[in-house]
Amino acid sequence: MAIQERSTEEWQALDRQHLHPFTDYKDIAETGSRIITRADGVYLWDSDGNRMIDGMSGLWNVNIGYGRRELADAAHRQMLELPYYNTFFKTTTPPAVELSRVLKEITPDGLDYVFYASSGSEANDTIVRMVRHYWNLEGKPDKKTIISREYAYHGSTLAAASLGGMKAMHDVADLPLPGFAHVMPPYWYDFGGDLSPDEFGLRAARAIEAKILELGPDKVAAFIAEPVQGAGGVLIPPATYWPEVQRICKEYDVLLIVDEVICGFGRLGTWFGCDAFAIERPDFMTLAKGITSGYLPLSAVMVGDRVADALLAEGAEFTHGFTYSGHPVPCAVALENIRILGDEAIIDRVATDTGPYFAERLNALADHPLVGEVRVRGLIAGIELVADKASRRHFDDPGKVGGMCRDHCLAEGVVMRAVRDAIVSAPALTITRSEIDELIDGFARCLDLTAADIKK
Ligand code: PXG
Repeated sequence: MAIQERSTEEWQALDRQHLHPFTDYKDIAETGSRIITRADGVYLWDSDGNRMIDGMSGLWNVNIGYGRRELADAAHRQMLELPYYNTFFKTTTPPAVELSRVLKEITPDGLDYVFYASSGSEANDTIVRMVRHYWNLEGKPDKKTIISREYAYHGSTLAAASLGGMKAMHDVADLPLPGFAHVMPPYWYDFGGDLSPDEFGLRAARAIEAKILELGPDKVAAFIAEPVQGAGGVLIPPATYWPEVQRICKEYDVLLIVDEVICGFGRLGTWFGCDAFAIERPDFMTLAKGITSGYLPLSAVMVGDRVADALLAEGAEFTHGFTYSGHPVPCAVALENIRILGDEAIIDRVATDTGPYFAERLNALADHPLVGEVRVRGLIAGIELVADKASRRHFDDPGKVGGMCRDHCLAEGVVMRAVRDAIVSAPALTITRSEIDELIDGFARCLDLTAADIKK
């Protein structure tokens, strides 16, 4: 059955019963939803026929762009061959087997095992359970607290939102749960004061050490972080941060969890954020989003040898899993997506061509009166809008100016996200130079419109 064509008004009226994620229900009841009907490459079309350039590749996930027939064909073939079977109780399917082999090959050394789920949140929940189980197996049942960072986003389930460091998310559900702690993120612009970025990188890493010592090293199970914090506002750590974090985790025997949900599959111009920041032998890696370029839901937990060895030696069931763990259709799509990323040298192009060009175009906006800082690496960027550039002072009503700028962008057909007063962008890795021009030219016009609004 084809989905019925309707007018925008009809769709909006029918959509009223849908409680959308991260949405103000009073607001959407007044404005109605935006309805996206089709997409191709880096472009989206809405139900009124307007074309938009997608500066966010969906939700940081459509890495190879929209409209790739090969992924549709891979899903179609797999659905006809075997639309579903599970991986519980010592069973598997060929796509799940193949994908495990490929993931082991492309991820950093020492991550040889994989557990599948369908979302980043489920993957991070799985890690929380595995970490707790691991320390129980090691005979250290008190070593349970996981340290994360303020502004972190690791998902929306109870455990993933507890890992996260977003106050608004904690407030709606009495979180975090016990056993989660948070430290300062490596956000030089806000927290760096008079320190140089490199000095501040060490300071931010040592906040983790201070928290470990405060809680007691025998109580701290793991530290979780994204290589570059995405939904937190594209916070790119100074070069000194990750080496010091790794030193600290080793010194206090704290497991290292690297959440690669946004950074993974080429975003930074390397296959993984670990490759970009020389993060060696993490104990866990969270993968989702770009693993299928968003064409179907899939996530994976890469498990390091240390934890895997303990699980393998145990001789009892790990009582955890999802109906769709290792679903054959998304696994087949992931294999095709990873093949395309490699065969078309898409990630190399981000590293050597489109990434540097994106940075050049954005850095040219640093002189704009509203722009306090441009943060960019590969094809991910955060542009901090501020009240006063010299003193790095934010606007009084956080989020308002960012929201105004984002709304101008949407009206101009440029899809961007606002995080507090930073505008963030993460286009498809297949974006061309001329599409980058279109994106940044549109964004620059919206910066001017926002500056004019503020002066009114
Ligand atoms: N980890 C990270 C680093 C993420 O960015 C998740 C885990 C959770 O993944 P799932 O698949 O459960 O959503 C994410 C998701 C936004 C936005 O607007 C960001 C995410 C999801 C939805 C919206 O920035 N990140």
